[in-house]
Amino acid sequence: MYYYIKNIMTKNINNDEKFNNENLKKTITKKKSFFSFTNFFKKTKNLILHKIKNIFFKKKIDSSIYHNLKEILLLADVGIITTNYLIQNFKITIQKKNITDVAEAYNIFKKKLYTFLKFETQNFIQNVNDFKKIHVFLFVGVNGVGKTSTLVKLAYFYQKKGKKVLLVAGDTFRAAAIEQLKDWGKFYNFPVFSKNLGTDPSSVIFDSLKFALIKKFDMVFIDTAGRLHNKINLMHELKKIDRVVKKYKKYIIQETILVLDACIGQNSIQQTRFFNKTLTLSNIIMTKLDGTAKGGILIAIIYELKIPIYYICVGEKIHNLVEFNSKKFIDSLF
Ligand SMILES: Nc1nc2c(ncn2[C@@H]2O[C@H](COP(=O)(O)OP(=O)(O)O)[C@@H](O)[C@H]2O)c(=O)[nH]1
Ligand SMILES: [Mg+2]
Repeated sequence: MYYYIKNIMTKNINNDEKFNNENLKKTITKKKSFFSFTNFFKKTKNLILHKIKNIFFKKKIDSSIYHNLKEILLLADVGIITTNYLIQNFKITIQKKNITDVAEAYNIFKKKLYTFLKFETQNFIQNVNDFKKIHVFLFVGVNGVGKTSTLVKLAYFYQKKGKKVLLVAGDTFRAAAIEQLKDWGKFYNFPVFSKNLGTDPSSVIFDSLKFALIKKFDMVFIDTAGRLHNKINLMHELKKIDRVVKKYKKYIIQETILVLDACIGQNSIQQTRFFNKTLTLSNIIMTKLDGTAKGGILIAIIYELKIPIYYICVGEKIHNLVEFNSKKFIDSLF
């Protein structure tokens, strides 16, 4: 059994290496195409796979397996609530079915994760195909998480699909924020709706939506200023922005997207709760998964908060935006 699992694991690693090389070749030759969902969780995977290997290298299942699994999940930032529930559930199944075979246990564990994460993306793309209404994406989140760059990536993605997109400079606090969006607009050929620095963001957004309706845009991507979730006045401003967007509800489909930085790990749960209290979040985009081994936080967010992960960002390049899929996510980790 030891050699059987070892073989499987080695085979996986070799395949992954081969895959990465092939993927790299594709990236170099087809620079402008989007990545498919692949092995983007290298750091998280390295952490999890290596340790899981040791756990399931045992000949027989004993109680240490639960303890060790728990340790790994916590290290990968799955969080105590989700981890405890997951381990408990796994343990009950193993004991009920009297499983002694480690390979079987491994599969059961993986299947448990699939089931846990079944709650996934609402069918977003279906919405996007509703041509009668304008799709409005309101991007919110704290400073520096990647709101503006992600918004540009997503707008680029849909522009390539033939949609007529408009960017809105709703971050009127910083001159650099308006300029940043205008620069992106010039670079990728997006129209950018903006007003002067210091203008009330709600008024910019109200006028931009009127403009989008008149000019028959398909999609509007609204950038907002970064704000700490515990700053009450800033959260009130966000509420006002949301009310303004909702004035157009007859003509638009609104998606309120919270952008989270994967590097902050468990803090993102708290952050999400605060934002979700102020607004009703439709989706989450998690950025910077290329730079962290805390990818397990995605499991906690989906399980604890039941808010779907829409896309993940895995780098600074325009095509480093990948549609999230929980099954592929689990498969890429184990
Ligand atoms: N490595 C990495 N950097 C990212 C990712 N997403 C955004 N960034 C970088 O994070 C920084 C802040 O991004 P920005 O969009 O300006 O954040 P905002 O303040 O929320 O609008 C920029 O340097 C981005 O290039 C990502 O997925 N991976
Ligand atoms: Mg910004």
